[in-house]
Amino acid sequence: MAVRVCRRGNRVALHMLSRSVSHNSVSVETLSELDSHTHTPFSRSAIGTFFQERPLLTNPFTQDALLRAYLQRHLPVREVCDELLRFGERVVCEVEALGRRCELHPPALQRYDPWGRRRDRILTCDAWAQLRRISAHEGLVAAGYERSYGEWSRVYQMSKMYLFAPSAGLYTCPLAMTDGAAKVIETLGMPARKAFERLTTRDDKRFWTSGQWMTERRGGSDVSSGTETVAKQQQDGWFKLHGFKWFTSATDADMTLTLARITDEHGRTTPGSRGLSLFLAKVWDSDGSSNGIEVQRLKDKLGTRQVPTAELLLDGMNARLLSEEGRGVASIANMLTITRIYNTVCAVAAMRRIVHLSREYACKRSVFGKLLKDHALHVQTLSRMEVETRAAFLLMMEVCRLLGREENRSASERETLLLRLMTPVAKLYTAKQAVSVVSEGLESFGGQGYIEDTGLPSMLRDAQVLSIWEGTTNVLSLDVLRSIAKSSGSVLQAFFRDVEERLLPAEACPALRPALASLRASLSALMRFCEKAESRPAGAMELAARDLAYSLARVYMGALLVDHASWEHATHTDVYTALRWCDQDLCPVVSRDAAGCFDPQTTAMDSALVYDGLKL
Ligand code: UCC
Repeated sequence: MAVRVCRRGNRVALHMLSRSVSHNSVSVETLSELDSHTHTPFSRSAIGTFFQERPLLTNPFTQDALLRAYLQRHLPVREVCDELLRFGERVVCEVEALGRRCELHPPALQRYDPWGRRRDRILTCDAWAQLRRISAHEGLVAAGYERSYGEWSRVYQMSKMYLFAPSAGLYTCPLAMTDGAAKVIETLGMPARKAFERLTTRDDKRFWTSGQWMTERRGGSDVSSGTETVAKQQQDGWFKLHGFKWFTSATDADMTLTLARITDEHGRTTPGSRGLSLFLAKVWDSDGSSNGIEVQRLKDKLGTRQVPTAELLLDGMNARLLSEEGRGVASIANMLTITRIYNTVCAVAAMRRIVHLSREYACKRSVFGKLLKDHALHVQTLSRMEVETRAAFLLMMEVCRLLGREENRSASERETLLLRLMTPVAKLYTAKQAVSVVSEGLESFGGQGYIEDTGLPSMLRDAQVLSIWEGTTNVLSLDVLRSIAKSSGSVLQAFFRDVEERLLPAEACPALRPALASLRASLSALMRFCEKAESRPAGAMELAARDLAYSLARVYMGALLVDHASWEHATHTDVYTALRWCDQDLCPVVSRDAAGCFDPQTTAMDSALVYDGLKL
């Protein structure tokens, strides 16, 4: 008995032992039943013979039904399809391993050389350098400026970025800022043409990446009053910058855009936004030494460990003025638009990747006698993740489409307004969705989702940054209010008209009626809420800002899903997605308003609740 138990491994052995204790014998039937499950005798009883197959990554383009359908509908160009197919293969065969190596070999700071000289070198691994070369060759930034597909160029570029992002070890971070810097230079009328050419080249030997140094110790959100860096003009017209940048991402970049306050002849500066100007500086000189910069330390972050992020002392950094004096924030806002769109692309790509892996795993993981894919509750969970991902995907593509049209000078006034409104909405909403969907996705692997060397936990860590950098959820909600105020409500009018028009074709599709009804009811309620905005007590709109942004996101995503499902080649799954999306509360700002959440006295109650029990 003891010998047989040993041959069958731990779980069986314990089972047998408990039977033998309770019955003092083991029936013959039980032993032969066990034999029938054990084809190979255990040679190493502690390990056993079962090993779970891991989830496999396969070509993310061929696996993505919605991406392919979207392109078939809007950009049905054979060359684009072939290119994405080829690139999807490269992502699986090459980029995936490089991204993983960047996670395992994070950057390091070499502050001194062996002989004690201050060096401040940021050392990154070979894989990071290889991702840079691939990014240049593949034109991941360049494609946005070559404009080979006219107004669809951004859709094309971001489709590639979307395939690249979840494998690329956060190389999307320097690319986002590089693209943003190119956008700023182009918008300002090419004051730095040579830098622009380097940022947008496909030649990896000439390719430059850019940083975006905005955050100082006093503030990453409140840039206008938090920026202490000063710029002193030199005789040759250049400036020397002195200050402390608290959070600079991808600090190994070749150049950077940064904000500083120009001093007058008495050393005085202008406070607030009006005192800030935008500068361009090279980060490293040709011999590898820094341009008047001391790297204080690299940040120890929850995620994005692949990316060097540093605290920098600017001690006379040579820089040239890029914007008009005092127009720094307005000028760098163009960069923020681009990096917020990248953030959206990376968020949706992270969702798509985890859904892709989860559903693949469900086809090979067997529990309780059948594959996970045959457990209805498990599939329902994956289906909910898929609905979130599809809604987010269409919003992402719409913002990219609007950007492409604006850059191609084919955007209508309404589209320009929508781009301004929906950029922060898309960024804030998809970032939250990504954290939630990736977290749910980890759970779909059970305990393995929590095991570091599966590569899965880093996906959650990296998703968490998406709602923090480039403006937190609340800062972006306030940016939504800023866009409404600055346009005197025109962005909202554009929104309402656009949604109404998108819903019209769905009237011919009976299956979509429940979604249509829900969207129309939400849209009317949202309009009524916005009409009353001016008569609300002071502070009420600030309290409503996050729920308003969520409502704009959900209604717009619903309209895009319905629009997609009314397309002549739409499938049943497209209709089903629209129905499921519209099941939820599409307009939380209205339901919360009805519950009194924005009444002035709630602030006192919120405060009492939050600080209940705090001893100071
Ligand atoms: O740097 C960071 C990490 C880098 C890593 C990047 C990687 C990205 C990778 C993504 C994918 C993987 S994190 C830095 C995070 N910090 C922020 O994002 C800043 C957050 N704060 C804001 O966004 C604020 O709202 C500010 C700084 C923009 C607000 O400043 P002000 O001075 O209070 O703003 P004002 O006075 O309202 O606006 C000044 C001007 C106005 O134009 P004018 O003067 O013509 O009226 C505004 O209309 O700027 C204009 N403006 C905008 N324009 C302000 N915001 C915008 C906007 N979003 N779009 C267009």
